[in-house]
Amino acid sequence: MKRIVGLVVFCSLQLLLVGCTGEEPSVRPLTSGVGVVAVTIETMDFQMADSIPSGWTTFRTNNTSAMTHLGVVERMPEGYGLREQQDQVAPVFQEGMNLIIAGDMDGAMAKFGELPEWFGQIVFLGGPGLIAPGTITETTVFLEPGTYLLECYVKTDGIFHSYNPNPAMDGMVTQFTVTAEASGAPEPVATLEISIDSESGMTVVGEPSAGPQTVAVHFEDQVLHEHFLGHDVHMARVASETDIKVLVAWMNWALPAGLQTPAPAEFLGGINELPAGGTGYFGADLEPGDYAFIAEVPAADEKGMLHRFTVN
Ligand SMILES: [Cu+2]
Repeated sequence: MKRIVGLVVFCSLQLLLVGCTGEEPSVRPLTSGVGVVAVTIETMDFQMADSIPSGWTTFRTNNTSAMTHLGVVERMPEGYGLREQQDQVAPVFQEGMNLIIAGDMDGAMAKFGELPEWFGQIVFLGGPGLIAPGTITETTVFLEPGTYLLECYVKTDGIFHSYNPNPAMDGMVTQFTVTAEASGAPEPVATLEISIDSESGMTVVGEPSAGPQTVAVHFEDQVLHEHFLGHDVHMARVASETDIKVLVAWMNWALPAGLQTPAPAEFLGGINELPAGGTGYFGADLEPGDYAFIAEVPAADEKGMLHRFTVN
């Protein structure tokens, strides 16, 4: 049993207005443009092509909304897609979350037991890590042909973005097809490497320095943590007002305050979970300052999955 789901709430007009900051975020292309898929987030939506070539694929995500989001790439089992996810999975997670918020953990676990059998066949294949408002990020993963979803399960007012309480509308999930045609995009060349596994946590090889970086993330293993998800790597700016304990706690969706809007730090991308043995990449345009790589798992600090660093 794994992943999440979520839902949408309607942004207030005020949120929509403050979402347009007018600032031009910097973007650093990982590749020449071959294999790059543009993703735009305006409110609680993903706007991208319905069909993309296979091979090394860079999601260049532009979050023009007023909220932090993420985008998990999910390869669906044969015959399943957005409709089934929205009808059979998203409501189960939301009802389970409602029970957690009400303090009924046993009820929540029983609810998650109602997930359909095919849910366990979804393969999580990375995708854009947490991304703050007004930010552009790049995340590169290798995709085989198939039917995929891109999903955000950040919460607002306790409701997953990928679950829409309006039965006539879908949540923050989109479906796309990866075709047999190969993009021919080359695998990115890393300037910084992170290995992550359940025993030793994150191991960073290389010294993060100012300027554009391409970070490779090697998933040495993959396990289900206490919140039924695997480990991944997100990057956040650590400002003077950032409370690291709050940040660590926030990375657990199963807590009422976990992944709840607003985010406790400025997230600059990363990569969601890949299967054991997988490697993916994300771009980082580092200015001098303090940062953290952190996994979206419970107690990331105790698991060695919080790595703080300073760029001079
Ligand atoms: Cu979202």
